[in-house]
Amino acid sequence: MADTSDGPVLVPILGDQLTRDIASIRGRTKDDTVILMMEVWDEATYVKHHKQKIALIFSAMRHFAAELEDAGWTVDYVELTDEDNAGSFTGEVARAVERHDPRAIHVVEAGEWRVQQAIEEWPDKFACEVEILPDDRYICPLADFNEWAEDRDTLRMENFYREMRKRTGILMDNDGKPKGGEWNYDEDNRASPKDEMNPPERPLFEPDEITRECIELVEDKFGDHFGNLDNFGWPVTRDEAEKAADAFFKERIEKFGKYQDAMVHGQDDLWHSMLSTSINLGLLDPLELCKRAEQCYEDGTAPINSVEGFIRQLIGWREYVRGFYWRFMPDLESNNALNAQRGLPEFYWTGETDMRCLADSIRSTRDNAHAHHIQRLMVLGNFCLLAGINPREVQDWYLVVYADAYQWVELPNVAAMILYADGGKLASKPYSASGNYINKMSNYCSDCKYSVNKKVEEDACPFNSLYWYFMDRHRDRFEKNPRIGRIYSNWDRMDGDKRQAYLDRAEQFLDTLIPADSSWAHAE
Ligand code: FAD
Ligand code: DLZ
Ligand code: SF4
Repeated sequence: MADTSDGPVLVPILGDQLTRDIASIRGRTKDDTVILMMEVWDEATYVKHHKQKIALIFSAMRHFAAELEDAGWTVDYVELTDEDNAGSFTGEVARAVERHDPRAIHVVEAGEWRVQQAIEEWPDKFACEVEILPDDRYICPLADFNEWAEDRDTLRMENFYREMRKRTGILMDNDGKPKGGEWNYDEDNRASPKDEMNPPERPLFEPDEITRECIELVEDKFGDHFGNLDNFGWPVTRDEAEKAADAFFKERIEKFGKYQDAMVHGQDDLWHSMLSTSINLGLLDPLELCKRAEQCYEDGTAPINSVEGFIRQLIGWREYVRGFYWRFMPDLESNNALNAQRGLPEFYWTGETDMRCLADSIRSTRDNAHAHHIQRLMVLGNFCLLAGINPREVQDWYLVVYADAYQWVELPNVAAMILYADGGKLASKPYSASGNYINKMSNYCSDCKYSVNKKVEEDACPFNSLYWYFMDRHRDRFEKNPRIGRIYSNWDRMDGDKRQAYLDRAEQFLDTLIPADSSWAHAE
């Protein structure tokens, strides 16, 4: 639409775009630009986010706005409690257009489908020119992902990851071969935890006045949301995020690889980086982090299995799930290939279960707005898969409870990786496991009320019977799967009574589950 204004360019910066290097700010001049940042009710309430997540995002937004202002930018910052808050991004942009009469709006595409749909309506809604710029903080542009995916029957992260290694040159020798000789050291990422495990503590950042105000705001307006704020120590500025990264590269990357899949009761961080919140907000650049990891290998301060494992998560999994999300949205949200219909158990919100692995993972989730990958995948996720929990309820839960949760990264991990709801587009087999796996990778089972070595008795680990209940239920689908199909010969070797006892025990256990009230995830 033609516009005659000679006003400034309006640059809306969304809550997960907190870097001066974002495409809509980069290259702009300060005297010709108004940066708009908006705390809006729609974003804070489309699910009832963990309290720490809202406090983190608002505090990081406010700090970033202050940083921009200090650097001489004009920032129009709308607080949630501003009297005229319009409640939505589009409503706030409309109000800002009234205030500033911009000649154009430059916005970087949203991370999430819901928000991007709204942004795509702006060219028709506003009289000025609207330019929607690609988000080049990601290493793989969406067009390149689609080109890579186009001719393939199956998408596999490993193939994508190798392409990304070649494209970035990260951890590559000059002759085009992977450094260390192998592409993937996954098998060296699975050491069982040992008694003497003693990981260094990660830095926690004392809330400053801005963060304290955000915490108060959250207690006041979102007091009934899941989680507690007592342990809030997330980095909220680039400086703090860099300190957190420094601590990881100095103290924890060495053992990151070895214990990547380990779980220890009460030890929430282990050797993980705890950087996902900062990366997703835009406070840290993933490619820079990969280069720093590679430098640790070059310097001899971290072994190849740690460095490769860390880099694989960032240029492999993170980029892969983002491409996957945009390729398969909006269908991905409603996929339910395994026809899972059971309600999410209430204990996912209360933590009240005798299953020690689940109770500890939920406790960490509630107290820290965080659980590490293998808890999310092989404890919390595995249970939902085996018990046949409805994907929509599981998606809501994961989106609510983690401080790093944005739908573009949460949904592929939940719908496709843990629940196989996409029918196997993302993963070649379901991540289903009995109690044996959890016992091997953790110290949970030794003090659990259930016995991991028992199969069908009342005090037998529920994962054991649920595992066969799941495999039996989906035999038609998985029997011919080369990666998992041979498990059925074990099932068939058991006598009929034993098989029936497994199925009965699973059903008896499932009957004890109390479904959660939907008000945990959504306002009434
Ligand atoms: P580290 O173990 O130190 O890993 C380094 C980085 O790699 C992470 O910071 C993250 O940026 C990236 N990464 C690792 N695994 C993945 C993955 N599977 N997908 C994408 N990036 C990955 N991560 C999120 O950022 N947001 C989510 O909403 C989210 N939901 C998840 C849901 C499920 C069911 C599962 C199985 C995983 C999910 N993850 C999500 C991925 C992963 O669990 C977290 O990124 C990780 O636990 C964050 O902690 P960390 O920074 O210490 O990670
Ligand atoms: C998650 C979130 C919340 C709780 N609140 C806001 C907000 O008030 N303003 C904002 O800009 N962003 C918020 N976010 C993050 C957005 O949901 C995020 O910007 C989208 O994921 C973009 O797609
Ligand atoms: Fe979890 Fe089963 Fe081990 Fe208990 S026995 S901690 S329920 S795996």
